[in-house]
Amino acid sequence: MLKTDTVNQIAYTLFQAERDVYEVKKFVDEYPELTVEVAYDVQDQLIKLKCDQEKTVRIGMKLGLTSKAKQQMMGVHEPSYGVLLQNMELLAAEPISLKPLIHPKIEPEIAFVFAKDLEGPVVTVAEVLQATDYVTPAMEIIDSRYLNFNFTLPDVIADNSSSSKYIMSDKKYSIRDVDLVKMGCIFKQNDEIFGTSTAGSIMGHPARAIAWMANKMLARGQKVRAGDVVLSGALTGSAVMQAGDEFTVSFDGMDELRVTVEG
Ligand code: OOG
Ligand code: MG
Repeated sequence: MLKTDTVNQIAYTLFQAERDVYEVKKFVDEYPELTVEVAYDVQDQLIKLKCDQEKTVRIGMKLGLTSKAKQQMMGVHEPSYGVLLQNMELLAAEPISLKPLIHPKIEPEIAFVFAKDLEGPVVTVAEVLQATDYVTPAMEIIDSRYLNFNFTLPDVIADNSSSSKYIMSDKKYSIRDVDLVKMGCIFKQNDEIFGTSTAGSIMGHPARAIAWMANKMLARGQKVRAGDVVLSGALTGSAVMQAGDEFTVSFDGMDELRVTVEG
């Protein structure tokens, strides 16, 4: 077992790396005791620090590494999750500044917004769908605090699953009006297709990924709550962001979502 001191120290190291915009070495080499469970303890501590120091609050959750495309790209073959904070949300039409970021990438996701808590005792796909208020297109800007974006599963969990910023459309779509298995996704960088996918690339159905996370959270005494935003995890690989870039995501049956990077 890693001592509480070490958990707090790893959390603080990651907090500083993000705040002061530098990379750190991954932790598993130095601390082989950093298991997935302990890594979620580090993440909890990191979130406490960020809420306190950045005067922000939790507004939802994000999934990571839920598609084969992302698992293969990162060489990590199991999903993870992290916490979304209010200060991570970008407003529509706000160009993204790369200055406060280390080596950001962007990826297309589906955002779920919940009308009810996910209570369990075992959260099912049916419960996720019943509790969903609406879904909408989103993009996540991820920014690992690790050297060369290189990590193992416990490392990335400790680092709040590389979360940095996200943007979601202000349109609301009922899950009755979209097909969350077959819905196509086109992700473009500067009008060229970067990747294509379908909603079902997220563990067969994005609600399955959310049920997986909700059950892990219940085991840790936490839950997805009414009002929460939950990001599905990326449907395609992620794109490196450069000054002046424009990215769009379009899903079948939904309006396109667009962001630009400050030039
Ligand atoms: C880990 C976070 C993955 C996603 O959508 O798959 C993630 C990473 O790739 O750095 O956010
Ligand atoms: Mg993501």
